[in-house]
Amino acid sequence: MGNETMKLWGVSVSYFTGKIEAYLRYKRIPYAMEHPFADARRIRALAGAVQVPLIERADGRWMSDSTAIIQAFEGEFPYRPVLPPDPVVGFIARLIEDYADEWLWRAAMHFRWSYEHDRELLSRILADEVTSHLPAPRVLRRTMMKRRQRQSFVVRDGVDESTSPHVESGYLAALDAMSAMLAARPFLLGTAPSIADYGMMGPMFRHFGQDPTPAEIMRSRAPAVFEWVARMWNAGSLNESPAFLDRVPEDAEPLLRELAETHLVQLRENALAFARGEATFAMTVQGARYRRLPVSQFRVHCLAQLREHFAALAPQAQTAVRGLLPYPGCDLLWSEVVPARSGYDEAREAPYNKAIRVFETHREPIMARLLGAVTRRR
Ligand SMILES: N[C@@H](CCC(=O)N[C@@H](CS)C(=O)NCC(=O)O)C(=O)O
Repeated sequence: MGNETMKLWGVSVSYFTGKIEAYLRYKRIPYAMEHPFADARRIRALAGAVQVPLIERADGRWMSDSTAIIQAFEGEFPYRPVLPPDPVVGFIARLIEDYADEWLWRAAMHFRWSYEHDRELLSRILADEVTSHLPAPRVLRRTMMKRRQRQSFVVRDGVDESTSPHVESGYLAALDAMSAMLAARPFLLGTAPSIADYGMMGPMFRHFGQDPTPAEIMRSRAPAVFEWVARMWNAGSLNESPAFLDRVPEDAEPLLRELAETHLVQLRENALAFARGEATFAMTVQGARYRRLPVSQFRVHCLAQLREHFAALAPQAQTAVRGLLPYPGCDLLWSEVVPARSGYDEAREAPYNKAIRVFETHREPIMARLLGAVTRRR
Protein backbone atom coordinates (compact mmCIF):
# COMPACT_ATOMS: atom_id res chain seq x y z
CA MET A 1 0.00 0.00 0.00
CA GLY A 2 3.18 2.11 -0.01
CA ASN A 3 2.40 4.46 -2.89
CA GLU A 4 -1.35 4.44 -2.55
CA THR A 5 -3.00 7.66 -3.60
CA MET A 6 -6.03 8.07 -1.36
CA LYS A 7 -9.29 8.97 -3.01
CA LEU A 8 -10.57 11.89 -0.94
CA TRP A 9 -14.26 12.55 -1.44
CA GLY A 10 -14.55 16.19 -0.46
CA VAL A 11 -15.61 19.73 -1.22
CA SER A 12 -13.21 22.64 -1.73
CA VAL A 13 -14.91 24.94 0.78
CA SER A 14 -15.77 22.38 3.45
CA TYR A 15 -14.82 22.62 7.10
CA PHE A 16 -13.82 19.01 7.61
CA THR A 17 -12.37 18.50 4.13
CA GLY A 18 -10.02 21.44 4.75
CA LYS A 19 -8.98 19.96 8.08
CA ILE A 20 -8.16 16.57 6.59
CA GLU A 21 -6.44 18.04 3.52
CA ALA A 22 -4.10 20.06 5.71
CA TYR A 23 -3.33 16.91 7.69
CA LEU A 24 -2.72 14.73 4.61
CA ARG A 25 -0.38 17.33 3.13
CA TYR A 26 1.62 17.55 6.36
CA LYS A 27 1.92 13.78 6.55
CA ARG A 28 2.85 13.55 2.86
CA ILE A 29 0.00 11.12 2.24
CA PRO A 30 -0.88 11.46 -1.45
CA TYR A 31 -4.54 12.07 -2.26
CA ALA A 32 -6.75 13.02 -5.15
CA MET A 33 -10.02 14.83 -4.48
CA GLU A 34 -13.40 14.04 -6.00
CA HIS A 35 -16.87 15.36 -5.23
CA PRO A 36 -19.31 12.77 -3.92
CA PHE A 37 -22.71 14.20 -4.67
CA ALA A 38 -23.25 12.97 -8.24
CA ASP A 39 -22.59 9.46 -6.97
CA ALA A 40 -24.66 9.85 -3.83
CA ARG A 41 -26.52 6.54 -3.96
CA ARG A 42 -23.41 4.40 -4.27
CA ILE A 43 -21.56 6.40 -1.64
CA ARG A 44 -24.40 6.22 0.85
CA ALA A 45 -24.48 2.43 0.43
CA LEU A 46 -20.73 2.03 0.83
CA ALA A 47 -19.84 4.71 3.37
CA GLY A 48 -23.10 4.97 5.34
CA ALA A 49 -23.69 8.68 4.68
CA VAL A 50 -23.03 11.25 2.02
CA GLN A 51 -20.81 13.61 3.94
CA VAL A 52 -17.32 14.91 3.44
CA PRO A 53 -14.57 14.04 3.87
CA LEU A 54 -14.67 10.33 3.06
CA ILE A 55 -11.59 8.39 2.06
CA GLU A 56 -11.84 5.44 -0.31
CA ARG A 57 -8.86 3.13 0.00
CA ALA A 58 -7.31 1.18 -2.84
CA ASP A 59 -8.42 -2.06 -1.15
CA GLY A 60 -12.07 -0.94 -1.29
CA ARG A 61 -12.46 0.16 2.34
CA TRP A 62 -14.11 3.47 3.19
CA MET A 63 -13.06 5.78 6.01
CA SER A 64 -15.19 8.50 7.59
CA ASP A 65 -14.98 11.07 10.40
CA SER A 66 -11.90 13.25 10.39
CA THR A 67 -11.09 12.49 14.04
CA ALA A 68 -11.18 8.72 13.57
CA ILE A 69 -9.34 9.01 10.24
CA ILE A 70 -6.49 10.97 11.84
CA GLN A 71 -6.26 8.50 14.71
CA ALA A 72 -6.08 5.53 12.32
CA PHE A 73 -3.51 7.25 10.10
CA GLU A 74 -1.34 8.08 13.10
CA GLY A 75 -0.93 4.31 13.54
CA GLU A 76 -0.43 3.62 9.86
CA PHE A 77 1.82 6.58 9.01
CA PRO A 78 4.05 7.34 12.00
CA TYR A 79 6.05 10.00 10.14
CA ARG A 80 5.41 13.40 11.77
CA PRO A 81 3.08 12.43 14.62
CA VAL A 82 0.33 14.88 15.55
CA LEU A 83 -0.62 13.30 18.90
CA PRO A 84 1.53 14.87 21.65
CA PRO A 85 3.26 12.10 23.63
CA ASP A 86 2.70 13.69 27.03
CA PRO A 87 -0.62 12.18 28.19
CA VAL A 88 -1.96 15.42 29.69
CA VAL A 89 -1.03 17.53 26.66
CA GLY A 90 -2.42 14.74 24.46
CA PHE A 91 -5.79 14.75 26.21
CA ILE A 92 -6.07 18.53 26.10
CA ALA A 93 -5.16 18.49 22.40
CA ARG A 94 -8.04 16.07 21.70
CA LEU A 95 -10.41 18.20 23.77
CA ILE A 96 -9.48 21.30 21.78
CA GLU A 97 -10.04 19.33 18.58
CA ASP A 98 -13.51 18.30 19.73
CA TYR A 99 -14.43 21.90 20.60
CA ALA A 100 -13.23 23.02 17.18
CA ASP A 101 -15.17 20.26 15.41
CA GLU A 102 -18.42 20.47 17.27
CA TRP A 103 -18.74 23.93 18.84
CA LEU A 104 -17.27 26.38 16.34
CA TRP A 105 -19.33 24.72 13.59
CA ARG A 106 -22.44 26.79 14.42
CA ALA A 107 -20.55 30.09 14.21
CA ALA A 108 -18.90 29.05 10.94
CA MET A 109 -22.26 28.18 9.38
CA HIS A 110 -23.85 31.35 10.71
CA PHE A 111 -21.22 33.65 9.19
CA ARG A 112 -21.36 31.81 5.86
CA TRP A 113 -25.14 31.60 5.50
CA SER A 114 -26.54 34.58 7.46
CA TYR A 115 -24.50 37.36 5.79
CA GLU A 116 -25.72 38.14 2.31
CA HIS A 117 -22.34 38.67 0.68
CA ASP A 118 -20.94 35.43 2.09
CA ARG A 119 -24.13 33.53 1.22
CA GLU A 120 -24.13 34.74 -2.39
CA LEU A 121 -20.49 33.89 -2.93
CA LEU A 122 -20.56 30.47 -1.29
CA SER A 123 -23.85 29.39 -2.85
CA ARG A 124 -22.37 30.11 -6.25
CA ILE A 125 -19.25 28.05 -5.49
CA LEU A 126 -21.21 25.16 -3.98
CA ALA A 127 -23.92 25.12 -6.63
CA ASP A 128 -21.26 24.73 -9.31
CA GLU A 129 -19.17 22.25 -7.37
CA VAL A 130 -21.73 19.92 -5.89
CA THR A 131 -24.99 20.27 -7.84
CA SER A 132 -23.99 20.69 -11.47
CA HIS A 133 -25.00 17.07 -12.16
CA LEU A 134 -28.63 17.98 -11.39
CA PRO A 135 -31.00 18.72 -14.26
CA ALA A 136 -31.93 22.17 -12.96
CA PRO A 137 -30.78 25.66 -13.95
CA ARG A 138 -28.00 27.15 -11.85
CA VAL A 139 -30.25 29.87 -10.47
CA LEU A 140 -32.52 27.20 -8.99
CA ARG A 141 -29.64 25.08 -7.69
CA ARG A 142 -28.18 28.12 -6.05
CA THR A 143 -31.46 29.10 -4.43
CA MET A 144 -31.87 25.56 -3.21
CA MET A 145 -28.37 25.58 -1.75
CA LYS A 146 -28.92 28.83 0.14
CA ARG A 147 -32.21 27.64 1.54
CA ARG A 148 -30.95 24.19 2.51
CA GLN A 149 -27.81 25.37 4.25
CA ARG A 150 -29.48 28.23 6.05
CA GLN A 151 -32.40 26.12 7.23
CA SER A 152 -30.35 23.08 8.24
CA PHE A 153 -27.35 24.72 9.83
CA VAL A 154 -28.46 28.18 10.99
CA VAL A 155 -32.21 28.36 11.61
CA ARG A 156 -32.58 24.78 12.87
CA ASP A 157 -29.31 25.01 14.80
CA GLY A 158 -30.71 27.68 17.08
CA VAL A 159 -29.30 30.84 15.51
CA ASP A 160 -31.76 33.72 15.59
CA GLU A 161 -31.76 37.40 16.47
CA SER A 162 -31.45 36.69 20.17
CA THR A 163 -28.60 34.16 19.91
CA SER A 164 -26.54 35.45 16.97
CA PRO A 165 -24.54 37.98 19.07
CA HIS A 166 -23.47 35.11 21.32
CA VAL A 167 -22.69 32.87 18.34
CA GLU A 168 -20.46 35.58 16.89
CA SER A 169 -18.78 36.26 20.23
CA GLY A 170 -17.73 32.58 20.25
CA TYR A 171 -15.70 33.20 17.10
CA LEU A 172 -14.04 36.26 18.63
CA ALA A 173 -13.24 34.35 21.81
CA ALA A 174 -11.59 31.60 19.75
CA LEU A 175 -9.51 34.16 17.85
CA ASP A 176 -8.37 35.86 21.06
CA ALA A 177 -7.58 32.57 22.79
CA MET A 178 -5.56 31.29 19.84
CA SER A 179 -3.73 34.61 19.50
CA ALA A 180 -2.61 34.32 23.13
CA MET A 181 -1.12 30.88 22.45
CA LEU A 182 0.42 31.78 19.10
CA ALA A 183 2.21 34.76 20.64
CA ALA A 184 4.49 32.24 22.31
CA ARG A 185 4.82 29.45 19.70
CA PRO A 186 4.22 28.79 15.99
CA PHE A 187 1.60 26.11 16.75
CA LEU A 188 -0.83 25.75 19.64
CA LEU A 189 1.06 23.15 21.62
CA GLY A 190 4.59 23.21 20.28
CA THR A 191 6.85 23.81 17.29
CA ALA A 192 4.89 21.31 15.21
CA PRO A 193 1.16 21.03 14.54
CA SER A 194 -0.83 18.71 16.80
CA ILE A 195 -4.35 17.38 16.54
CA ALA A 196 -5.47 20.57 18.32
CA ASP A 197 -4.17 22.64 15.40
CA TYR A 198 -5.80 20.31 12.87
CA GLY A 199 -9.08 20.60 14.75
CA MET A 200 -8.88 24.39 14.66
CA MET A 201 -8.13 24.28 10.94
CA GLY A 202 -11.71 23.05 10.36
CA PRO A 203 -13.35 26.36 11.22
CA MET A 204 -10.38 28.68 10.76
CA PHE A 205 -9.29 27.63 7.26
CA ARG A 206 -12.11 27.13 4.78
CA HIS A 207 -14.72 29.10 6.74
CA PHE A 208 -13.41 31.91 8.95
CA GLY A 209 -10.21 32.39 6.99
CA GLN A 210 -11.87 32.48 3.57
CA ASP A 211 -15.51 33.61 3.87
CA PRO A 212 -15.51 37.39 3.40
CA THR A 213 -17.13 38.57 6.66
CA PRO A 214 -15.24 36.41 9.20
CA ALA A 215 -12.00 36.63 7.17
CA GLU A 216 -12.01 40.41 7.47
CA ILE A 217 -12.50 40.04 11.23
CA MET A 218 -9.62 37.55 11.40
CA ARG A 219 -7.26 39.80 9.45
CA SER A 220 -7.97 42.84 11.57
CA ARG A 221 -8.44 41.30 15.02
CA ALA A 222 -6.16 38.27 14.93
CA PRO A 223 -3.41 38.54 12.31
CA ALA A 224 -1.46 35.83 14.17
CA VAL A 225 -4.30 33.39 13.47
CA PHE A 226 -4.42 34.48 9.83
CA GLU A 227 -0.70 33.79 9.60
CA TRP A 228 -1.12 30.44 11.42
CA VAL A 229 -3.68 29.30 8.82
CA ALA A 230 -1.06 29.72 6.09
CA ARG A 231 1.63 28.17 8.29
CA MET A 232 -0.60 25.16 8.83
CA TRP A 233 -1.25 24.81 5.11
CA ASN A 234 2.49 24.92 4.47
CA ALA A 235 3.50 22.75 7.45
CA GLY A 236 4.61 20.05 5.02
CA SER A 237 7.68 22.19 4.37
CA LEU A 238 8.84 21.92 8.00
CA ASN A 239 12.14 20.12 8.34
CA GLU A 240 12.52 20.07 12.06
CA SER A 241 11.30 17.08 13.98
CA PRO A 242 8.10 17.71 15.88
CA ALA A 243 8.52 19.10 19.35
CA PHE A 244 5.44 19.23 21.52
CA LEU A 245 5.28 20.86 24.91
CA ASP A 246 5.51 18.45 27.81
CA ARG A 247 2.99 20.45 29.84
CA VAL A 248 -0.07 22.46 28.98
CA PRO A 249 1.03 26.13 28.89
CA GLU A 250 -0.60 28.81 30.99
CA ASP A 251 -1.55 30.69 27.85
CA ALA A 252 -4.04 27.88 27.06
CA GLU A 253 -6.20 28.98 29.98
CA PRO A 254 -8.57 31.27 27.99
CA LEU A 255 -9.17 28.54 25.41
CA LEU A 256 -9.81 25.89 28.06
CA ARG A 257 -12.18 28.19 29.92
CA GLU A 258 -14.05 29.02 26.73
CA LEU A 259 -14.46 25.40 25.69
CA ALA A 260 -15.60 24.45 29.19
CA GLU A 261 -18.22 27.23 29.22
CA THR A 262 -19.51 26.45 25.72
CA HIS A 263 -18.75 23.10 24.14
CA LEU A 264 -18.94 21.08 27.33
CA VAL A 265 -22.32 22.60 28.22
CA GLN A 266 -23.60 21.64 24.79
CA LEU A 267 -22.15 18.12 25.05
CA ARG A 268 -23.89 17.68 28.39
CA GLU A 269 -27.33 18.98 27.42
CA ASN A 270 -27.22 17.08 24.13
CA ALA A 271 -26.33 13.80 25.86
CA LEU A 272 -29.04 14.27 28.49
CA ALA A 273 -31.67 14.90 25.81
CA PHE A 274 -30.44 11.94 23.76
CA ALA A 275 -30.76 9.69 26.81
CA ARG A 276 -34.34 10.94 27.30
CA GLY A 277 -35.10 10.03 23.69
CA GLU A 278 -35.77 13.63 22.70
CA ALA A 279 -35.21 15.13 19.26
CA THR A 280 -34.45 18.67 20.46
CA PHE A 281 -33.03 20.33 23.53
CA ALA A 282 -32.49 23.75 25.10
CA MET A 283 -29.40 25.14 26.78
CA THR A 284 -28.03 28.30 28.37
CA VAL A 285 -24.44 29.07 27.44
CA GLN A 286 -22.62 32.06 28.94
CA GLY A 287 -26.04 33.58 29.67
CA ALA A 288 -27.38 33.08 26.14
CA ARG A 289 -30.52 30.99 25.91
CA TYR A 290 -30.80 28.55 22.99
CA ARG A 291 -34.39 27.37 22.98
CA ARG A 292 -34.40 24.61 20.41
CA LEU A 293 -31.41 22.68 19.09
CA PRO A 294 -31.33 19.35 17.28
CA VAL A 295 -30.10 16.41 19.34
CA SER A 296 -27.02 14.79 17.81
CA GLN A 297 -26.31 11.10 18.27
CA PHE A 298 -22.84 11.68 16.89
CA ARG A 299 -22.01 14.18 19.62
CA VAL A 300 -22.97 11.65 22.29
CA HIS A 301 -20.32 9.47 20.67
CA CYS A 302 -17.86 12.39 20.87
CA LEU A 303 -18.46 12.65 24.62
CA ALA A 304 -18.05 8.89 25.07
CA GLN A 305 -14.74 9.03 23.20
CA LEU A 306 -13.39 11.84 25.35
CA ARG A 307 -14.44 9.98 28.47
CA GLU A 308 -12.73 6.81 27.34
CA HIS A 309 -9.57 8.76 26.63
CA PHE A 310 -9.68 10.28 30.10
CA ALA A 311 -10.37 6.91 31.76
CA ALA A 312 -7.30 5.43 30.05
CA LEU A 313 -4.98 8.06 31.62
CA ALA A 314 -2.85 7.17 34.63
CA PRO A 315 -4.19 8.60 37.93
CA GLN A 316 -1.52 11.31 38.04
CA ALA A 317 -2.39 12.50 34.54
CA GLN A 318 -6.09 12.46 35.40
CA THR A 319 -5.41 14.70 38.38
CA ALA A 320 -3.42 17.07 36.17
CA VAL A 321 -6.23 17.26 33.59
CA ARG A 322 -8.77 17.95 36.31
CA GLY A 323 -6.53 20.72 37.61
CA LEU A 324 -6.52 22.32 34.15
CA LEU A 325 -10.31 22.22 33.98
CA PRO A 326 -11.52 23.66 37.30
CA TYR A 327 -14.72 25.05 35.75
CA PRO A 328 -18.28 24.03 36.68
CA GLY A 329 -19.60 21.14 34.63
CA CYS A 330 -16.28 19.69 33.46
CA ASP A 331 -16.99 16.60 35.55
CA LEU A 332 -18.90 15.13 32.62
CA LEU A 333 -15.47 14.19 31.22
CA TRP A 334 -14.57 12.03 34.19
CA SER A 335 -17.79 10.86 35.76
CA GLU A 336 -21.09 9.35 34.69
CA VAL A 337 -23.08 12.48 35.61
CA VAL A 338 -24.50 12.23 32.11
CA PRO A 339 -25.13 8.95 30.27
CA ALA A 340 -23.09 8.71 27.06
CA ARG A 341 -24.24 5.59 25.28
CA SER A 342 -24.62 6.68 21.67
CA GLY A 343 -25.22 3.34 19.96
CA TYR A 344 -22.92 4.58 17.18
CA ASP A 345 -19.96 2.42 16.15
CA GLU A 346 -20.71 -0.22 18.77
CA ALA A 347 -18.57 -2.74 16.87
CA ARG A 348 -15.67 -0.26 17.13
CA GLU A 349 -14.77 -0.30 13.48
CA ALA A 350 -14.30 3.48 13.06
CA PRO A 351 -13.07 4.96 10.79
CA TYR A 352 -13.98 1.90 8.65
CA ASN A 353 -17.58 1.83 9.91
CA LYS A 354 -20.76 3.23 8.39
CA ALA A 355 -20.82 6.98 8.93
CA ILE A 356 -23.66 9.02 10.38
CA ARG A 357 -24.07 12.73 9.85
CA VAL A 358 -23.83 15.11 12.79
CA PHE A 359 -27.53 15.90 12.63
CA GLU A 360 -28.64 12.56 11.27
CA THR A 361 -32.20 13.01 12.45
CA HIS A 362 -32.75 16.19 10.47
CA ARG A 363 -35.61 16.21 8.03
CA GLU A 364 -34.50 17.72 4.78
CA PRO A 365 -36.44 20.75 3.53
CA ILE A 366 -38.75 19.98 0.65
CA MET A 367 -36.53 21.37 -2.14
CA ALA A 368 -33.56 19.38 -0.97
CA ARG A 369 -35.70 16.26 -0.62
CA LEU A 370 -36.93 16.60 -4.18
CA LEU A 371 -33.47 17.22 -5.56
CA GLY A 372 -32.08 14.43 -3.36
CA ALA A 373 -34.63 12.09 -4.93
CA VAL A 374 -33.42 13.12 -8.38
CA THR A 375 -29.84 12.41 -7.26
CA ARG A 376 -30.78 9.05 -5.79
CA ARG A 377 -32.54 7.86 -8.94
CA ARG A 378 -29.46 8.33 -11.06
N1 LIG B 1 -17.57 14.16 12.00
C1 LIG B 1 -17.37 14.35 10.59
C2 LIG B 1 -18.22 15.51 10.11
C3 LIG B 1 -18.17 15.72 8.61
C4 LIG B 1 -19.18 16.76 8.17
O1 LIG B 1 -20.11 17.14 8.90
N2 LIG B 1 -19.01 17.27 6.95
C5 LIG B 1 -19.93 18.22 6.39
C6 LIG B 1 -19.25 19.20 5.46
S1 LIG B 1 -17.89 20.06 6.21
C7 LIG B 1 -20.94 17.48 5.54
O2 LIG B 1 -20.57 16.66 4.74
N3 LIG B 1 -22.22 17.73 5.75
C8 LIG B 1 -23.23 17.00 5.04
C9 LIG B 1 -24.32 17.87 4.57
O3 LIG B 1 -24.17 19.08 4.54
O4 LIG B 1 -25.33 17.30 4.17
C10 LIG B 1 -15.89 14.59 10.35
O5 LIG B 1 -15.18 14.99 11.28
O6 LIG B 1 -15.40 14.30 9.25
